[in-house]
Amino acid sequence: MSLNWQISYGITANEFMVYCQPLINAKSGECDGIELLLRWHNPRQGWIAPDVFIPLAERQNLIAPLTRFVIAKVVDELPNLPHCSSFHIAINVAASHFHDRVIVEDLQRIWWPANPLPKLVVELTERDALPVIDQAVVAQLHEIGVRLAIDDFGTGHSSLAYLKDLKPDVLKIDKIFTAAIGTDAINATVTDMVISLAQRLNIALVAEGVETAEQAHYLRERGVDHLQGYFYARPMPIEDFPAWLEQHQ
Ligand code: G
Ligand code: G
Ligand code: MN
Ligand code: NA
Repeated sequence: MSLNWQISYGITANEFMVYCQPLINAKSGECDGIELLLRWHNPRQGWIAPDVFIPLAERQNLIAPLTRFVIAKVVDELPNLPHCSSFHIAINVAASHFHDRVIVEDLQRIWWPANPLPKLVVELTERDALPVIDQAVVAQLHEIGVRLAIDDFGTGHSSLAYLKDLKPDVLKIDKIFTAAIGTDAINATVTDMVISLAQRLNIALVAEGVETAEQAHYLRERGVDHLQGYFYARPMPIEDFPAWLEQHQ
C-alpha cells in the first residue's frame, strides 16, 4: 500500500491523533495557549513522523482534509479547554490550503459555528513558498478575527518582503535559533536580530524549542512574549491537556 493511500485510509480509519503543546506567557509564567500538532499511529507501520507524512500530504492534496480533522477535533474538545479570549489555539496550515479561500470556508463551516471563546492563530510555515499566498485571503482571516503567525521564522524561504505583505501578528522563532543561545554566536546573532525586527514592527514573538532555563531567561529578558518547548512541556494528547493545565497552575 502506498503511503498516499495509507494517509487517505488513515483519515477514515481514525488513525490520526491531535496532540498539543503548551505556550507559556513569558511575563506571567502561565500557560495561555496551545499549538495543535498531528500525530499518526497505525497498526501496519507504527508511529510515522509528521516530517514524513506532512510533506507527502501537501503534495497529494491531503493536507486540507488533515487540517479539517484537526479543527473538528479541537472543536470537540472546546468544552474541556479554557473558556476565555485570553487563551489561544494555534493550528498549522499549509500554504496550499489558502488557495481559493478554502481555509476561510473551512473555518466558517467548522470553527465559528462552535462559538469559540479562545482566539484562533493560524501558523503558516516558512518552508512553503509564502509569496504565493493570496493577500486577500490573509486580509479576510484578519477580518474574521484570526491571527496569523509565521512558523519556523528564519529558516526556509526567508524573505523580509512578505512581513510587509502578509502583516503577520506573530513570528515564531525556529528552534535552531533558540538552540543557538549560549552556544553558536552566528545563529544567536540572528536570534537577537529577529527579536528586534519583530519588536520594531510590533509583531508578537514566540520562541520554539525552549529546552533550558538559560534559554528561557535569555528570551524573557529580551521581551519575547511566549515560550514553547520541552522545558515546559512536551506535546501531549489534547485529551491530557486539561489535567496538565491544572497541575501547572
Ligand atoms: O510535532 P513535530 O515537531 O514532530 O512536527 C514536525 C513538523 O510537522 C513541524 O514542522 C510541524 O509544523 C508539522 N506539523 C505538525 N502537525 C501539523 C499539522 O497539523 N499541519 C501541518 N501543516 N503541519 C503540521
Ligand atoms: O510547527 P512546528 O514546525 O513549529 O513544530 C514544532 C515541532 O517542534 C514539533 O514537532 C514539536 O514536537 C517540536 N518541539 C517542540 N518543543 C521542542 C523542543 O523543546 N525541542 C525540540 N528539539 N523540538 C521541540
Ligand atoms: Mn508550528
Ligand atoms: Na516551527
